[in-house]
Amino acid sequence: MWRVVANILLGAKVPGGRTCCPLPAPHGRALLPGTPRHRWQGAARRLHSARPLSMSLGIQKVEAVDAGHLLRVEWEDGSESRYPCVWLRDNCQCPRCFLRSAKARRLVFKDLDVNIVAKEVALAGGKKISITWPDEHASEYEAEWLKKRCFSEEARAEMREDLFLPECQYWGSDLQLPKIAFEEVLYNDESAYKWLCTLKKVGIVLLTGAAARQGELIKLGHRIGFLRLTFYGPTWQVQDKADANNVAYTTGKLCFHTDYPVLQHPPGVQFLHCIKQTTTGGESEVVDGFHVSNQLKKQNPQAYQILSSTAVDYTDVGVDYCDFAVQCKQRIIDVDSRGQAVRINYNNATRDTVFDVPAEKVRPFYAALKEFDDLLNSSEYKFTYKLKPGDIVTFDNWRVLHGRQSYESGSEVTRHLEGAYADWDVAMSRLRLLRKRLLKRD
Ligand code: OGA
Ligand code: NM2
Ligand code: ZN
Ligand code: ZN
Repeated sequence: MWRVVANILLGAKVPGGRTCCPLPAPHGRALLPGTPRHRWQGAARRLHSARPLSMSLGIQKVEAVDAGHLLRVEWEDGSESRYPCVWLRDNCQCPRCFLRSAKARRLVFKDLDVNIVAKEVALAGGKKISITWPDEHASEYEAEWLKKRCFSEEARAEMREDLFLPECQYWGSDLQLPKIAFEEVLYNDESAYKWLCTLKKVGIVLLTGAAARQGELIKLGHRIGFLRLTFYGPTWQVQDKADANNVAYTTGKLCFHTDYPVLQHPPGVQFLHCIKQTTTGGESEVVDGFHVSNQLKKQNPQAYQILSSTAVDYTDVGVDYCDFAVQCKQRIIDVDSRGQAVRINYNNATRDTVFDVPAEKVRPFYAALKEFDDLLNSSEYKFTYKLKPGDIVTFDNWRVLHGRQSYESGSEVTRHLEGAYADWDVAMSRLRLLRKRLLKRD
């Protein structure tokens, strides 16, 4: 049951086709044709037959098969699981092999015989199996522990994390910007959980009602764990600056970009807190980079191929938190083994003048990038809004490209945002801990 509870908390699809949405309406609506929901749907179907893992299931029988290399476990419900002996020995939970306080393996690989077979196997009350190894080392494994680690195709699919994550929802100009009160996220676990889930699912969430002064993002950093330090400082001030060391620190328009593709591991999450807003421009724009990449793949596979394979040089040299000379090669559309976009690395301002490709590849590359940039800017895909003092926009910097309109400069500061980054590892870690706490699971 807890799986269904988890999905309700997530606002995920539940069997029966209903969408549970714990947040104010907008989220379920952002879906556009082309959303890759096939994986989730498979998972949702499996929910029907899945035995809740919290319910312990006894073992009926255990025997060695495959010349002793495999242990076959028969469960009370008639189903079976097979565990390779090498894996069982590797994962012995005894204090000599496993450090409980760190939940980490002490056994060193050198001491593992990859051809090991069990000398003796016994079943203890249906709840535990014990194994004696040829060197007389003894191991015990709890039924529930084993069940969660079953190697069958279905069991592994059942345990994968993406099952617990809400489906990715693509959006365009029809985005209904998800909004949550900043204070709620700071002090209410359910709200913090909804914030991080929505950030993962939609890629952008507006937090409202923060104070219009510096320091609010530090609090958000503490909420998840910590912020990501970069050469622009722990947090950074987006303002018009004399001798700006970055185009962001001018009054100029910022075309769609992701921040910091010059870093080998660009920040996964970005926070922009509006402290002061101008009346004369400075509107924000966002676009779903995964949605647009999918569209590009459909309409011009060759352009997609070029952008997902060409290593582009980026450079950033200057002084801020300390002096820096950063350089990196990135593909503008980073794809996984299935060719699905997983990270956009695009900032035209820091794209290097050096371009390490043969001359004949240059024009086709520019043509491909033009096509992508045109799509990003087409009215169908981009969403425009204007930050108000106290607003904090939080977004997936690997997925969502952002920009701003130019604004007028003045003798005083006319516009001021404080910005900060976090890593997805940190945000996801907090999301998992909140989920566990809310479901009261270990
Ligand atoms: C940036 C940026 C947006 C804005 O600083 O990288 O994109 O609205 N700023 O000023
Ligand atoms: N700032 C906003 O890639 C970039 O240079 C993005 C980073 C200056 C911290 C801008
Ligand atoms: Zn051991
Ligand atoms: Zn930016």
